Amino acid sequence: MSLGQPKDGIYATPLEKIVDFKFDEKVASVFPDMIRRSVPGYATIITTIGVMAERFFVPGSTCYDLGCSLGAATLVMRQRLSGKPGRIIAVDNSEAMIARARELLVNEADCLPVELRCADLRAVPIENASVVVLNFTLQFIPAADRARVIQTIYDGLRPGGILILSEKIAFDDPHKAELFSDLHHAFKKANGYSDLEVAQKRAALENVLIPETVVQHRDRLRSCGFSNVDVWFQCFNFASILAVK
Ligand code: GEK
Repeated sequence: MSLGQPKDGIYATPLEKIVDFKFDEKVASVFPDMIRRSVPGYATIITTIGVMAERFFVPGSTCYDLGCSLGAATLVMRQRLSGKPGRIIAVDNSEAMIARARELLVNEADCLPVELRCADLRAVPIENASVVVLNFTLQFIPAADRARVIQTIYDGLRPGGILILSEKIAFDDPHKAELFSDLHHAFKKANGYSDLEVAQKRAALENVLIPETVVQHRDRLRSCGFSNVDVWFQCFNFASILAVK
């Protein structure tokens, strides 16, 4: 993404009270730097979303990027699918994210048109889809609503269409959970975050980002009807699943 990338220092100084994490203007303004330094494999996942979109896109169909933030996945799909007939619908319920995405994703000739919507993804109908992306978004949806979201996506996909679901993941085995959490902490430190920043961000996300195990995701995807469900990427406690209808 061609952004001068301001550095994320949101949790760099001690805060009197840690409030729940919000995707507001402050976060949107540093988002590319924040996600690159916080999510192991993020750049690889974005590039590979483009590769998978190219493989599964059907001319005349729609790609969805749900919880698009600044539109990194939309941008890569648009590049890989350039010249083909179809469209991308990119949705986020953060006005700050959508306002910035609008500046970054100006429609260009020969590119798949992008329709940006500021909306709750739970209210967005999915129709005639060949590719749906939930890249680190489902984890922010209340657990009780997740099955309905996945079912809506399944129902709106064409046969052979795909859902790419990337998530921070939990582990039943407490040793594994601790190991991968420690390694994630080390990854963030290696990327220049201090212990204070890691600790304050973790507290801010505690009630907001609720991870589930790969087994929970796989069971839900299968019970909604997906036939092939494979983890195609994992680094520590971050994974991405390819689910085919
Ligand atoms: C990327 N996919 O760069 N409806 C719509 N959007 C939502 C909702 C909701 N109910 N809840 C949260 N969001 C992006 C990264 S970030 C992941 C996704 C992260 C949005 C929220 O506003 C935010 O922009 C996004 O989901 C999650 O590939 O920051 O860890």
